[in-house]
Amino acid sequence: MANFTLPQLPYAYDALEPHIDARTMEIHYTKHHQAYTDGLNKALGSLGPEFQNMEVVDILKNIDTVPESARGAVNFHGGGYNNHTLFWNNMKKGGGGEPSGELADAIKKTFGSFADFKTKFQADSVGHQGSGWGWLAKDASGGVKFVTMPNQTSPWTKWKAEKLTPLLGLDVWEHAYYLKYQNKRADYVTAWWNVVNWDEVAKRFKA
Ligand code: MN3
Repeated sequence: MANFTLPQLPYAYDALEPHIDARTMEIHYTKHHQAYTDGLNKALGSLGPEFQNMEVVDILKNIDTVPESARGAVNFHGGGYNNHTLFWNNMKKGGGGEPSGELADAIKKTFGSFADFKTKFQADSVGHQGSGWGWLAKDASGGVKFVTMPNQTSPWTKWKAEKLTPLLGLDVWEHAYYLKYQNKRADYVTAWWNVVNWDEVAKRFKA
């Protein structure tokens, strides 16, 4: 029986104030992330033993091998489980600024400049229709690209086609910002840049 548990939040609920408020963080982590965790265990519970002890990233990379009866649920809850783990670690108190080193070079190569990257990431994340995520991802060339993904579908599910590796994710579901920002998704994204943990993103790019 798959036994995924809610990964530890790397900071206190109020650590990212005023950009991400403590109440949103608490509900997002203890209710939403918990629900994806429970949903993943439940979905995997209906499958054979070969799926019970796999790492979630391996399951997502091989989503096409999950039996059709459970694929939609595993895609949704497994994506939600992994996306949120990455998201918490993508942020830190006193974050923001710009990356340096190889990651900065890769961003410049794809987008022209860090400012141009930020403009595209923000515009396309804000413009994403409905629930989903904006991602900076590493691709097969070893460079970076921007993608949006619907609902909780993980960039890892594009592994076989494009070798996509998620680096920096932004949750644009309303549950991520509505208590503080209501309908103003753009204000949430503008504030979010102040808590981005670029050291963590650079580490993932190098891995
Ligand atoms: Mn969320």
